[in-house]
Amino acid sequence: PPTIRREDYRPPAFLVDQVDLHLALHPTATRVKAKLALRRNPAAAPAADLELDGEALTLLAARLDGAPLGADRLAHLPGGGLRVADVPAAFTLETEVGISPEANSELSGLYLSGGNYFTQCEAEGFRRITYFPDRPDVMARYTTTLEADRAACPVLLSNGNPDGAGELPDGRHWARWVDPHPKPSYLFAVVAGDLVAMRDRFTTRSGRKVALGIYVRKGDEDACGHAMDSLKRSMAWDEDTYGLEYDLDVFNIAAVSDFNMGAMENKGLNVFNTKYILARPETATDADYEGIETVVAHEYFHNWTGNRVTCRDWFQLSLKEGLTVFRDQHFSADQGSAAVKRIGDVRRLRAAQFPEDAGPMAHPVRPDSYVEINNFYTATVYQKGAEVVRMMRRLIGEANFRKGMDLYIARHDNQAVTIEDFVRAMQDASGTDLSRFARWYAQAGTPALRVRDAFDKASGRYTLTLAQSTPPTPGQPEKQPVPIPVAMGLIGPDGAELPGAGLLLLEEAEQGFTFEGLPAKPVPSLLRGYSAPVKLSGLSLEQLGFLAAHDTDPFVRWDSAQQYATAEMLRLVEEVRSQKPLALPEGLAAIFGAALDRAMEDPAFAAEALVLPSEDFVADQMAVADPEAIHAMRQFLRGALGTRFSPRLAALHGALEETGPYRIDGASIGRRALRNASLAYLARAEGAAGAEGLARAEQQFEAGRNMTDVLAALRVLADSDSPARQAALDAFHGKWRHDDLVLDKWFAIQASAARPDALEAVRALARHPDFDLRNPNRARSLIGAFAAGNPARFHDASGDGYRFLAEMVIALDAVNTQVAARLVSPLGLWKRQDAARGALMRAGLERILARPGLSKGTYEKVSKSLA
Ligand code: HT7
Ligand code: ZN
Repeated sequence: PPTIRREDYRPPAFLVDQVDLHLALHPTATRVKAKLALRRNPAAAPAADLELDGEALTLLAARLDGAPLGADRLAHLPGGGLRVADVPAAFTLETEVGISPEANSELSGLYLSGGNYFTQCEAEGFRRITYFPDRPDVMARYTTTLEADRAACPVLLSNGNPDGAGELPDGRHWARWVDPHPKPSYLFAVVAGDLVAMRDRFTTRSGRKVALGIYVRKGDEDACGHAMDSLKRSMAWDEDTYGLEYDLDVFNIAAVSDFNMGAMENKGLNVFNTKYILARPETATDADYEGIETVVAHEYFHNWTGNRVTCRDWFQLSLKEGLTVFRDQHFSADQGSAAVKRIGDVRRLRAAQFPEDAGPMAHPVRPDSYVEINNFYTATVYQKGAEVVRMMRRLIGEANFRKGMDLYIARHDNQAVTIEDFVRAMQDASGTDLSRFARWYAQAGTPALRVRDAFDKASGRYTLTLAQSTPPTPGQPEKQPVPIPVAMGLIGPDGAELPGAGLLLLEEAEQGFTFEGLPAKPVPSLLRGYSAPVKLSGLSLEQLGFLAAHDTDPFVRWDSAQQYATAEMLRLVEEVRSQKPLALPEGLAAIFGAALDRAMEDPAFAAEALVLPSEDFVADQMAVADPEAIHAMRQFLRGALGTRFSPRLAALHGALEETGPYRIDGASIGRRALRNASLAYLARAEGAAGAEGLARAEQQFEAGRNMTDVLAALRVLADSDSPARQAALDAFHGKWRHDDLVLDKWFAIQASAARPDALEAVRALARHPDFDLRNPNRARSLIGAFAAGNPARFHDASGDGYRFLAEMVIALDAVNTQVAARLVSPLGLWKRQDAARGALMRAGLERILARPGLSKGTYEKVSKSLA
C-alpha cells in the first residue's frame, strides 16, 4: 500500500461550495443522492478531470449540469474512487449510489447498530457514503434530507438546524437538516432509528437559546443526567475561559454501543460510544463518571478547535486533537482537584505515550508520513500534543495564551489550517519567538533530562546543571535539543521553600543555572506540575525521599515518591533474578507510612500516592524487561506493605465506609479511591490480616452500594484464590448479563487477573456466548485488557499469550480493520523483551503478516513493528 507524505501536500483541484444530500435509508439498499456545486480551485494546479474519493459504493447514476454522464466520461479508480473527465470551471455534479449499512462491520461510513443507523466519517468514512473529495481542506455547506420507514426510524438526525419534516407514502417519512457552517466532510453525520431523547436547554452568553438532546435506546433515558450536566458545564466553561459560544440552535448527542473510538465531534450532532454517555451509580464507576465528563467536554470543545477552525490535512491532526485534549484537561482540572487531575494525566501519558515514543511506531506529534491515517490517532498526537500546547502556554503565560487563542480563531475561522498557523498566532500574540519550540512538533522520542548540582558553602552559590538528550527513533537517527520549560523551586534542609522558584528554560544540550546567597545546600524541586513531557533523572534516593516528604508542589511530591519506588523496585527485580530473599525497603515503607499518616487530609491525593508504579512502567526502565521477575517483585511489595500497615489500612477501610447516598463530587470520589486502595493492599497481606482483607472484599461486593465499590471488591477477589472468587464472578454475570457496559467490565476483570490460569480463562471467555468480536468495546474488554493490561500472563514464557493475540488480530482484521490494527500494538514492543520472548513475539507478527488479504492498517502496524 502507498505511503502518504506530508511534503506531497497539494491544494485540492476542485472546491465544493454546497452539498445537497438525500439519503433513503434501508438496511441493505440505502440510496444516496448527492448534488455538489463544484468549481476549480484558483490556488491549485489546473486539472481537466475531477477525481472523487469513493469506497464500497455502487454507482447508480451520474449527471453533470443536469446531463447524464456516460461511461466515456466516467472511470472507476483503484480503491473505489471515480474520475469525471473533462469538466468545466464550475458545475453541478449529481450522483446516486447504493450502499449496504448492514454489511458494514468496519463501522466507518453508514452502519447499523441494534437496528439503528449511525455514521462515522473521520477520518475517511464519508467516501463510503458518497463520491466526494474526502479531505479536510474541502469545506462546504451541507443540506441533508433523510427518508426512512417511520416505524423503524422515528428519529432522523443530521448536522445543523432542523428545516422541515413530513410524511411520505408507504409508512415512510422525511426530515431535512441545514448546516449553515461550512465544514469538512469528516464532520458529516446521520443518526436514524428508534431512539429516545433526554432534553434540556442552554442559553449562551449572547442570548442564543440552544435545544440540547441526548439520544439513546429506550430504557437508557435515566442514565444521561451526568452527560447532560457535563455538557452544560462545558458550554459555560468555554464561554468563561475562551469567550467561545455555541453557534447553532440545537446540539444533539447520540449514543451507540458499536463504535470504534470514544466519541466523534460531528457538527451539531456528536456521536458517542455508550461507554461515555450512560451512567447510573449501580452500573458506572467513578472512573466512568470522570470519563464521561472528559469526553463530553472534549467533543464539545472541538466545536471551535477542530470544527470552525479545522485541519488542512491529516498530518495536522494534533492541531485539533492536542489542543482539544489540553482544553479538556484544563476544564476537568477546574472542576475539582487540579493536582490529582494532573497526576492522572501524567500517569496516562507515561503508560501509553512513552512506550509508543520508544517503540516501532514512534512518530512526531506531527507525523511526516502514514500508510493508514487511522493508525495515527495515537497517544503521541493526542497526549503529547496536549503537553506541547501546555508547554507553550507556560512559556508565553496564561494571558498571552488567551490572546493567542483569540487571534488564532479570528484569523482562521472557517479555514483548514496547519500547526504553523497555530504557533504563529501564539507567537504574534505574545511577541515570543517560538521557532525553536516548533521542534516539539517535528521530533519523535521522549527527551531525557539529567540534573546535577553543586553548592559552594563559602559563597552560598548553588549551581544546577541540566542536560538533555533524545534517543533515536525510526527514521530520525539524530535529534536536536528542544526548549524545555522547567518549573522549579528550591527546598531548604528544614523543608522550607527558599527564594529562587521560577521557570528555567533549557534550550541547549546542556546549561547551568546559578542561584546566589543560599544559606545551605537546597534540594531542587524540578518539573513542578510536570512542566515538560521528559524523563527526569539524576536525583539521589535521599533527595527523592526528601522531596516526597517536603515539597510544596503536590505533583513533585507524588512523582518523587514514584521515582523513589521505581528505583527500589528495579533493585528488587535484580534480587528476584538472583533468587535472593526479598525484604521491604525501609525507605519505601517510610514514604508509604507518611502517605497513610496524611491520608485523610487529601484522600484523593493519598490514593494516588499509595499506588506503586505499574509492572509495565518498571519494565520500561529496564534495558531488557523480565516480566516474571517484575510481577513477583511487585506482588511481594504489595503483600509486604499490606502486612506491615494492615491495622492502619483496615482502619482506613472502616472509617471511609459510606452510609449516605452515592455522590460523584471530587471529595467522595477521593474517599472511595482511598478506601479501595486500602482494601487492595489489605487483601494481599499475609495471615489473618489478608484473610480479613478478603472477607471485607466479600462483604463489600455483597453490599453492592455502587459499581465503584463492587468492582474494586470483585477485582480483589478475581485476583485471589479465595473460595468466594468464582461465586462472585458468577453472581456478577448473572446480575448484569443484560447490560453490555457492565458485562465488558466482567470480561476485563478476568482478562487482567494475573492468576496462572488467566490465559486459559481468556481463551474460554473468547468462546463465551456473550463474547462478540464485532463489538469493539467487547473485543477491547477481553483482548485489549489481556494483552495490554496483564503483562505477567501476556508475556508467559511459552509464547501462548502472543499466539492468542495473533489469532485474535487475524480474526478481527476480517471484521473491523481499525480495531484489529489498534489491538496489535503490544506485540510490537518485542525489542524490550529477552531474545526468546522477542522471537516468539516476532513469530506472532509474522503470522499476521502472512495472512492473505490483510488490511493496510494492520499491515502498516505489523510491518513497521517487524522492521
Ligand atoms: N475526532 C474523533 C476521532 C474519531 C475517530 C477516528 C478514526 C476512526 C474512528 C473515530 N471515531 C472518532 C474523536 C476525538 O478525538 O474527539
Ligand atoms: Zn478529539
